[in-house]
Amino acid sequence: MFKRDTLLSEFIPECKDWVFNKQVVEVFPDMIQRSIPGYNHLIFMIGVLAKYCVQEKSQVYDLGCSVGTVSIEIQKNITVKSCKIIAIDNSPAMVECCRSYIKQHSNSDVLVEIYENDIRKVSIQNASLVVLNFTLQFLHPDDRQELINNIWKGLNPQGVLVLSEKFHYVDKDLNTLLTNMHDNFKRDNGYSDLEIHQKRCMLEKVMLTDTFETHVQRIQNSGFQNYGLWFQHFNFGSFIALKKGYTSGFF
Ligand code: GEK
Repeated sequence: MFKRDTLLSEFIPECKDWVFNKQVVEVFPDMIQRSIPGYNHLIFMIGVLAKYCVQEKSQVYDLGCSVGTVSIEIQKNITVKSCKIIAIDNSPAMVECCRSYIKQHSNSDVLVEIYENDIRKVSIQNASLVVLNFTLQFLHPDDRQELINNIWKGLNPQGVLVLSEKFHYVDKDLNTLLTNMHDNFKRDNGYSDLEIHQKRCMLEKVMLTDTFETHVQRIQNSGFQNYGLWFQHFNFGSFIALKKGYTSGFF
């Protein structure tokens, strides 16, 4: 179903903005695993978390679901009854692929509803778990706080947000070191310097990363009471945020 990512292996004379089109979808799982350090481990961690935090009769949101990897892992791990996963992406090609990929890999009764929509327009309701796995960075920075506020409002008490992102650092030396380590990770995974350079150029205007501090401020502003980094590999990391406290025995 999917191919190896060689999309940028030839020289492209004009650097265009990155889009999640059909060509990207065809190589997406290979691309994301070879580009995001710790991606597979994070998917596994989200599954483990889902086992503990998804509440009976609640909804789980996978925002920016791409081909549905997060939803499939969550679906596999849910043990409670009458809950539903809502997977949303605004790329028509991603959504089409997600529908067939989830159908192929679905191995439980937990319903997964897949919608083509902009996550800024979605109303979050009765949620016990919301996952933004490397999606927020593709939204305009001015829209990010409102989305996190909406997620907070739509989460049930004891609800959990997972927010994974690429970070940048104000300290130039640290930023360069971690960027170089990430480039090296990509080289080790078979990407050439040309592919790395062309991808960076295409993402420059569409993927605007925040600092760790900006994320913390945004999470605090929205009202989450307990939060922290639960994963980091080079300049990629993931926050876990609890709407209101931790109930022993629940997790
Ligand atoms: C994974 N979470 O495999 N509304 C909806 N979707 C959007 C929007 C938006 N406004 N902006 C971007 N997207 C996935 C990986 S990829 C990360 C997420 C990456 C979607 C976009 O179409 C793409 O599918 C996804 O967000 C980002 O864990 O490619 O680095």
